[in-house]
Amino acid sequence: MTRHPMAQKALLILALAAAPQTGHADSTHTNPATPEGHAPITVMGDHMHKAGEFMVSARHMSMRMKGNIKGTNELSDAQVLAEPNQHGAPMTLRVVPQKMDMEMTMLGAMYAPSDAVTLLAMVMQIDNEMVLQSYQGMMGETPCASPFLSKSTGTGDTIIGALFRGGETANGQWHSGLALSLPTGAVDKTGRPMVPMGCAPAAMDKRLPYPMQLGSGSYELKPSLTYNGDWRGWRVGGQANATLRLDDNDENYRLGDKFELQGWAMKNLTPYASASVRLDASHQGKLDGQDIHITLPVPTAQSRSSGGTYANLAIGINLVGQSGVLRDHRLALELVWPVHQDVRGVQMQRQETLTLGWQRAF
Ligand SMILES: [Cu+2]
Repeated sequence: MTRHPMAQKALLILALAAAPQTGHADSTHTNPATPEGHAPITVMGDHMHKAGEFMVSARHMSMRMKGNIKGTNELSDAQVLAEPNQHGAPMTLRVVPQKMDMEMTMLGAMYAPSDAVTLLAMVMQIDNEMVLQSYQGMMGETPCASPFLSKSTGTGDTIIGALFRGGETANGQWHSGLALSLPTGAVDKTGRPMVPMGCAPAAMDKRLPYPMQLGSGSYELKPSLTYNGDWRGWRVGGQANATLRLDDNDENYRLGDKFELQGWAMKNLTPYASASVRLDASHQGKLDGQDIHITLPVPTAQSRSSGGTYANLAIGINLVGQSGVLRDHRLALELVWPVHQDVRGVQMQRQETLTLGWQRAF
């Protein structure tokens, strides 16, 4: 965690934001919001709003990947190079991803036309950066002198949807959600990889592998069911959600459907701060179809290398200003570690993800 420059910066911001607010409740207003009133910042559609309220939010998610796994096993570069290349020539892979950084900035808005319904919308900007090593020779036995960098950047997919108030339980309440993801993110990004033969940059732009594309290219339906409640002094919640790809994209494939279950518990530390722990488990199906322009001898360009089962453990902090100019400003941080990953084919291994978010309700 301390190795992570974003984490250090984020903790500093949180400390500054929290410092001036201790014990200044403003009795002339209605009760200020509680920090645990919202779920950990990575959870989407976790809360509803009262009639007439609206909220704006900004999140920055920073995800790291390093090395390669097949199923649950880490692979060396030599093991990756021995994998078959579905594009035929050469027969085995020649390019091995070393690490990848994915930076995602999400801007969101929520508005409640009534107590029963909260509308939401979200746009995102994505920056991907991957470092790869090419190998030349008959069997790919000779590494090129230096790795090369591959980048893609631009708008991601756009989400619009609504949350619907459900029922009350003895200690909490639940709501459902339905969102539509519009394919505004590109699926035809290109770059100039270093070709294994001769270790030189490609003469022409090539279509980048699937994980470097910015969207799914498909219209997606995103249903969800969320519970928030109180349990023995903890604020607890759970959510089931899915991402269902409704059509093949313009490049003749669709990513696998995704299903996720998660649960969290939050403990109030002070009137303005709460700490959280969260567990999630998800499954993504296999990619269906193939983009015939994605042909590099690299694991990420093999359509069989898609989907998997994942579990993550996360810890987080939620802060909400109680008075003065900081009142009702929320600032939150969540750090996520993979505890289980079992992938189809050969894929990059996920490392930690850090999400920093700001929210303000009016
Ligand atoms: Cu909100």
